[in-house]
Amino acid sequence: MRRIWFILLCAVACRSAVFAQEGADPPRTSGNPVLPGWYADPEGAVFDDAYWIYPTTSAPFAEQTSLDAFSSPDLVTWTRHPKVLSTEHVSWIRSALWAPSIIRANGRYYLFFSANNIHEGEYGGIGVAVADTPEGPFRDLLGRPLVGEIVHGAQPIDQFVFRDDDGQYYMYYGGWRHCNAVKLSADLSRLVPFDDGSLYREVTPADYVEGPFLLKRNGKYYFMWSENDWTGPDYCVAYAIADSPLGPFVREGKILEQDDAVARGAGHHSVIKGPGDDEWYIVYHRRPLDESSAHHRATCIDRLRFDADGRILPVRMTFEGVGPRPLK
Ligand code: FUB
Repeated sequence: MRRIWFILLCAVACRSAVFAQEGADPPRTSGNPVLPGWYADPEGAVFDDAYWIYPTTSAPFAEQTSLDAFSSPDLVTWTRHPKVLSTEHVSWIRSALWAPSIIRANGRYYLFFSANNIHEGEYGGIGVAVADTPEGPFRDLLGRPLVGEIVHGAQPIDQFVFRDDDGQYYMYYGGWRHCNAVKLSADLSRLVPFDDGSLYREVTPADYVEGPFLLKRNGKYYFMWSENDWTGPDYCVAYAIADSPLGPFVREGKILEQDDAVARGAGHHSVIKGPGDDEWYIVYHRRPLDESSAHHRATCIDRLRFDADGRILPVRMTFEGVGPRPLK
């Protein structure tokens, strides 16, 4: 027994010594950026006792051939899981592997992605890969794109998958200023028609450019998206509130934009639900003030708050990030 206590004491002393040597206490906030290196279009998720972020590797298109994921027990410390998806497991990815969206369903994890930055007549678009654990490796579910064509003017990129309370899956996607909604089958392998027989419904709100996201809160559908050019300083996020997952999505206003004291080009976000009542975090990318390369985008987390009338308050971008919020 005494021996066990001695070992425990040594372990605690060693840990304190490491922090003392580094001259720092353990981090009290996540800091921003929250991930090391250039990562964009972050999709946040919570699976059991862990937070996850699945970002785009922000680099020239030809170098975007794999995705890393990051996990955290508390939003403050993050562990990198390299190459959860890559050309090794999805043969048709050539480049421009963008904007992962993850959902747990049927006891598995489905990672939707877009690849190849396709234009009319080109091969690629939105695909789906599946794994038994959130860290993958994810394998191609279909062996081909799920959406490989341009419909209603929307480039097949920037998908986001949402499960409504009745169990119906919806996918929102689209670049080039057009957003489509589709319904997905329960096994997430195909599109299913709407009541009128169509497979694609355009739901584009005013000023929409790309990066759709949807969350349901108190029975309302909060639809959000990015505006302006992702390479520029005025990239930003706006939102609408609707009574249905298919809108209409009437633009309410901006919730995230550049701040001359913090960063520029803030956009392509997602939202994580914290453990408290009505506790929300926005995960997004932004460009540091001293960077000008389009690809130098860093993933950050800040609080997302609602007012008493259910409107989203403008996000205050910070360098501190967020405090520890363990899930267990
Ligand atoms: O990261 C590649 C592309 O840049 C995304 O698909 C767009 O939304 C923009 O963030």
